[in-house]
Amino acid sequence: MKKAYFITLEGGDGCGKTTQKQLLLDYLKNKQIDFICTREPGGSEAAEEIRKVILSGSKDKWDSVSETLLFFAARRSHLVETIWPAIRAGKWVISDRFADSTMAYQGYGRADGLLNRTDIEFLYNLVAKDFKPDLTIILDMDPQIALERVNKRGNMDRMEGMDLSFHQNLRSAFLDIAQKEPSRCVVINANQTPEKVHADIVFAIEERLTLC
Ligand code: Z5A
Repeated sequence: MKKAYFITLEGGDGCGKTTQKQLLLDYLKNKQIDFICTREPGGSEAAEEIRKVILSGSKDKWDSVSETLLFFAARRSHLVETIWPAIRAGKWVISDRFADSTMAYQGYGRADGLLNRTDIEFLYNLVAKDFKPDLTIILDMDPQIALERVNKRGNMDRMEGMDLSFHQNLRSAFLDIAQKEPSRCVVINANQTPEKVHADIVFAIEERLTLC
């Protein structure tokens, strides 16, 4: 059986993941690749329920420990119910966010001193063992411009309500993650037209993965 890949799209708020996910799905359909498309938090029935709890309410609703545990509870369900069965069935899995978001948002971004990156790595090992994405696309851009996009669109959620320095820390966090794992992560300039960003993503996929 052909290898089924797990690809994740990561980056700060408003960097264009949802837009790029759609373009990527059209590309995979054209290539006649069997895939599922999913997201975090969410991606299974139980995880979608947790998503509602996490993303609604005031920005101080959870401290970083509670928030991280909720993300990992959702992730475990997402892996068991959705991601692993799809991979076993030979389908590629495209996920809008995955564990790098926890490392960036809760590990680097939430500076309340209650948990550190080692705690997050420990939780990752507990829920996912040695399973990792085959390719992680990190969409990188100035957070100020990305947040202007989100503002224009409306419907800011709890995380998007954090201040600019939080979003600047996030950007550095994703770049740091990419630097630590260059064989898994590729950083793409998201401050270009959607078509150009898509072309860069396709280039990364064709360069790093075997399509047939
Ligand atoms: N979170 C966390 O803290 N820890 C975790 O472990 C996980 C997640 C898994 C999920 O919310 C939140 O949970 C997220 C991280 C946190 N924080 N927030 N907020 P979400 O999934 O609802 O939100 P998001 O992931 O940040 O997505 P988003 O805000 O919808 O943005 P996006 O998907 O990256 O961008 P988009 O919707 O494709 O584009 C935004 C706007 O820009 C839209 O109007 C587009 O038409 C426009 N756009 C897109 N691309 C372009 C280009 N190239 N040029 C110009 N305009 C563009």
